[in-house]
Amino acid sequence: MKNAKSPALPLGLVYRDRFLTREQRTETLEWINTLHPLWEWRFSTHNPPPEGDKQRRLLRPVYWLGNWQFACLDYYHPPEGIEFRCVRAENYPKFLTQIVDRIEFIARKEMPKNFFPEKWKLNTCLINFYGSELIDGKWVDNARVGEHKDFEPGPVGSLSLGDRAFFQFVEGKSTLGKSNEVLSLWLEDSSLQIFGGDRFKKHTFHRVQRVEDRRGESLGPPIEGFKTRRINFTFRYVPEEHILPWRSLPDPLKSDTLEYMKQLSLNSLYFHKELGP
Ligand SMILES: O=C(O)CCC(=O)C(=O)O
Repeated sequence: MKNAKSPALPLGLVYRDRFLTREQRTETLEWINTLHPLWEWRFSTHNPPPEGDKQRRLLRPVYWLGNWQFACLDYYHPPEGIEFRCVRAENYPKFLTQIVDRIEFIARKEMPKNFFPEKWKLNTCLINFYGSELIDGKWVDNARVGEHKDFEPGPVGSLSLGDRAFFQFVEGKSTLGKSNEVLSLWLEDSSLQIFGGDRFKKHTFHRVQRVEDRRGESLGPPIEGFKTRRINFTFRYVPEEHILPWRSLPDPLKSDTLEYMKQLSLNSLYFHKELGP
């Protein structure tokens, strides 16, 4: 296992401990407290669970900036899954734009040119709230993400706040007695991770195995039945032509996401306008 602070990370992986200053951390957390995250369902009326799968709520509440990739629209997945996946969403607040500019600068400095698609810009942000869910009167630890790839082209930037997370790149399936782990690192509070290139975007999956429960810090806005102890921002690039206003979705997809839009519009002027009269 590589230590997160090791300077010798392979090409395509960047890690900066204490990337956020104390002031930036405070500002970010204050702003996060103004959000009203959604706790989405994976499937919908027009996108029912495939055979062998069942309807479920995501393990955690989320908020998206730049574009919202509703889980029931199946996320952005080029080359086939690009249409009607990304719904235009709020822009980054000013303080966050400055942070993202710095992440883009570091990515371009540390990674070769061929890792970047033309027009690459971290214009999309998924904010994940990790913690425990109250189920039948008991707190259940949901702070993890199973192995997956981020299909948005180019490097992905990831900011972590709160309890540290054990993050792994893996390949294939793990079999008895043989680990599929390629590289593991702890993502500390206020750290930045950037991963790019085929090795970390195409040839491996990534996952969050667990999140420590040590800081005792209460993070994020109140979410009914949920206690947040880590917040992660992943910044990605979606070509602008694939980001559409909600109103231009086909009717079935509009109806599948209408309740989410209504929920968002209760607290966001932006979504209120996007929803229309
Ligand atoms: O929380 C993290 O560090 C990773 C999140 C992630 O893998 C994702 O949002 O796709």
